[in-house]
Amino acid sequence: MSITLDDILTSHRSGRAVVMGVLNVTPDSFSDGGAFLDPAAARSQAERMAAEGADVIDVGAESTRPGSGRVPASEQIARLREVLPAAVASGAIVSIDTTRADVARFALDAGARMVNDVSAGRDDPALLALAAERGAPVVLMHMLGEPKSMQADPQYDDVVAEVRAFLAGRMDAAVAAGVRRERILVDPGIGFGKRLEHNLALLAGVGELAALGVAVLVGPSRKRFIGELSGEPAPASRLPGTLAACLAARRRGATVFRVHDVGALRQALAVHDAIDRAAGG
Ligand code: HH2
Repeated sequence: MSITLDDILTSHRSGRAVVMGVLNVTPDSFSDGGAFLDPAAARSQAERMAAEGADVIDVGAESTRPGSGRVPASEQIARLREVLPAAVASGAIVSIDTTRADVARFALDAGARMVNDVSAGRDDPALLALAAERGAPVVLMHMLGEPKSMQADPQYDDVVAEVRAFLAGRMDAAVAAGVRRERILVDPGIGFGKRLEHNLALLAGVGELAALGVAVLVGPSRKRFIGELSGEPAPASRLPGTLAACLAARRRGATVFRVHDVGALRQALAVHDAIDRAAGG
C-alpha cells in the first residue's frame, strides 16, 4: 500500500521508516551533477527509485553543495518543467527541494505535495505562506550561513543544542506564517556548515531533535563526512557509509531518510527492522 502524507508526518510516532529518493535536475550537484538534467534520464531515474521503494522523490533544480552559487527561479522552473510530471507519474509523493516560493508554487501546481526548504523559510519568507495556503508539509533544515560560505569555518559551542534551538525557532516562524505544526518535519542539515565532529554529534543527537515533537529527516547520503571517516574520495562510492549513517540515525529516532540509493537503503532497513522486531523492539 502506498504511503500517505499523514503516514510521513506521523512516522515519529508510528516508527515507520520513510525513504526519500534524491532527483537532482542540476548540472553541478556534488555527487550526481549532470546525470539527470536530460528529462528522459530524470524520468527513468524517478521510475527506478519508485520501483525500488521510494516513498517520496525529492526533486531539486539548484545545487546547494558547498561553494555553489544561486540559480534564478526562472532557471529552476525551466529545469523542472519536463521532469516534475514524470516524477509525479512514478506514483511516489513528490517533494520540491527549493528555497524559492515561485519555484515551489510551480512544483505544487505540477503535482508536488511537499516542500523541502534547506533555508527553513529564511531565504524567501513567501515560501512558508505558500506551504500554509496549500496545506503542504514542509521540511525545515538547519544551515549555518549559506552554501557559498557555510564550510569556511563553522563554529558551535553545543551543536545539538544550537541546531535544536534554531529548528524550534523556525517551527515557530512557520506556525506564525500559518503552517500547522503537525505539517512540519525538521532536519539537522548534515554537511551544511558543519565539520566532521558536528555531523557526528548531530546524527548521535537525533533523539534530542525528535523531542521537538515532529518527524526528523536526515540526509547523510554520500556526503563528505563519510569520505573523511572512510578515506573514500568518490561520492558515488560512499553507499556503505550512507547506510550506516541512516541506520544509526534510525536507532536514535530519525524516520525520514533522504538518499540517492533507494533500493540499497530499503534492503538495509528491511534487515535492520526485522532484527529489531525479533528482539521485541
Ligand atoms: N542535502 C542536500 C540537498 N537538499 N535537503 C534536506 N532536507 N536535507 C539534506 O541533507 C539535503 C537537502 C545536498 O545533497 P544533494 O541534493 O545530493 O546535492 P546538491 O545540493 O549538490 O544538489
